[in-house]
Amino acid sequence: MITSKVSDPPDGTRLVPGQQVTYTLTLDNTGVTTPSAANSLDNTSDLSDDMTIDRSSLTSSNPSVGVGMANDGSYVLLQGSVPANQRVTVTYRATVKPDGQRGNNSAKNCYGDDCTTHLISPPPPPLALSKTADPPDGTQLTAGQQVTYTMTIDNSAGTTEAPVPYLIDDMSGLIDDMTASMSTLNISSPTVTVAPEAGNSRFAVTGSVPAGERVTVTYRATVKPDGQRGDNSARNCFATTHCTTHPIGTPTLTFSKSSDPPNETRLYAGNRVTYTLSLDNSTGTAAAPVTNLTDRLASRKIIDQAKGLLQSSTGMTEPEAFRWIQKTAMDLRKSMREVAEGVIAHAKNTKAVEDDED
Ligand SMILES: [Ca+2]
Ligand SMILES: [Ca+2]
Repeated sequence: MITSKVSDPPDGTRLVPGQQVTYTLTLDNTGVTTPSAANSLDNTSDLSDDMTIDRSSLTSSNPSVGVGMANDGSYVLLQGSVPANQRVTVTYRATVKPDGQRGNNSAKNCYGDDCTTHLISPPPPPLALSKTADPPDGTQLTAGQQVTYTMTIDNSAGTTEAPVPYLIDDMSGLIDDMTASMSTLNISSPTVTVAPEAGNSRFAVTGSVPAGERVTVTYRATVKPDGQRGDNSARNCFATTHCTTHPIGTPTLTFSKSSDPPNETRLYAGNRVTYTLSLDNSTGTAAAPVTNLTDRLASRKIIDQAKGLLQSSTGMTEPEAFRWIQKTAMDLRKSMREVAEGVIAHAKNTKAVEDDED
């Protein structure tokens, strides 16, 4: 009699928790004229630590061969005989036990010398991916501004070293608007490598992350000057779904002052004048910083004072006085405020001399 054993999935296949395997023992008594004893053991002691054998699935194709199983699942017992010129099969199913309930993660099953071994893979370590930007995703940028991108490949929850599965950082929506500087590239671990691809429009991240560790890849990019950008949307995607998008705009802040009643209206004692300062960024496509407003207001006040002095001392009109300050500033390569301060200082000195003469 010839005996053999097969499994489905076959010997050597890696199993995962919950997976089922069907074992088939074949007892071949063909080409003979006498029955043959089938009394034998299928050793499942190194199987039952990792898998649960389904007792109800244990069957024999011929009642001449009876089957049973040890209470602890350590063997399957065959008893009886195989009739002349017949083949009898014995089958049963087993299911991989859940994580934390298995033995050596090697399900070995031997019928005589005929063994099958299925290794059970531990669950793949959860490699967590993320991408951040500084300033954060969605922040509006302006020409010349820098963004630092950080990609994190996190295996801090893993118990084994995890391979990095060829991750792409796609800069194709970024490089039309920003210049990415690969000289600023920094990788926190030598186990991870980064290689530019597709004309530097993306790069591939490969390697592995040790158990319990977290690897970061960072680089900086700078917004291109106004007029040299693409769609003014700097989009950057890591591993397809981890994206940041920074809109890019141009502030066009204009500063103006008006009064009610308007400039040059003759005022009388008791008249009330309302001044309105306007900061106009209505044509701008980015927020305009107003950090030097106090300075600008102070400058404005000084220039107004100088204009008044020029008007009274020279008989210039207000626009003439303004243009004189503007032109003098350009000629002397000074700011209008500096020229205005000069006018005021000169007027004070003149007055002081006059006062002394009195
Ligand atoms: Ca085992
Ligand atoms: Ca873009």
